[in-house]
Amino acid sequence: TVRRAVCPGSFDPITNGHLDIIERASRLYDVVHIAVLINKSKQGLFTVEERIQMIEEVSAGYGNVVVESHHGLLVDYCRDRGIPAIVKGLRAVSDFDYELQMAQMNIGLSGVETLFVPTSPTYSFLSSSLVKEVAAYGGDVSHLVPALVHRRLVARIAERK
Ligand code: COD
Repeated sequence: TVRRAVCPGSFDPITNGHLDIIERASRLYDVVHIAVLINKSKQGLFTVEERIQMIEEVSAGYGNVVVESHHGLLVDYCRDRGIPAIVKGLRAVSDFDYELQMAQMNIGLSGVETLFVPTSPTYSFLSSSLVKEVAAYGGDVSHLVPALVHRRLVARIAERK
């Protein structure tokens, strides 16, 4: 049987921190699904289609990553595809409370397990929102996101000005 896991998130845009978790998950599972969750109340810098395209381009080399969007509950995405495990990165204790709450809710809703991977120390401070904020004020974030994401980020910020 094919062993599957999902790495869920907003990925607006994907960072080196996300990619580190995806790469490590791709070594542990046969197929890793990246689920880009659609949050109607959050207007992103990138459209869901743009985020998916960037993730596909930067994860193609792993060979076992599937990228999809999903509207609704993560556990429903998992049920529809026979995915028994959610893989999440844990950056710091500040992530822990909320991640524990979601993990407990998700297992209670549907029996889906959550596995936490400790973030690489190099990326423990990294989030999509900080990357966007620093880039918007002209700071250099080229070491924090893949090169093609950096190009699109700089271009998108220039368009918005
Ligand atoms: N290092 C390691 N891991 C990282 C880093 C980093 N620097 N940055 C992010 N990550 C990992 C974390 O595990 C994080 O959870 C994940 O990547 C995604 O990060 P983001 O910022 O792109 O996404 P979030 O935090 O907005 O994602 C939240 C979800 C979309 C997963 C959550 O809201 C959800 O499951 N929504 C679907 C609706 C649902 O089922 N709700 C009920 C939940 S109980």
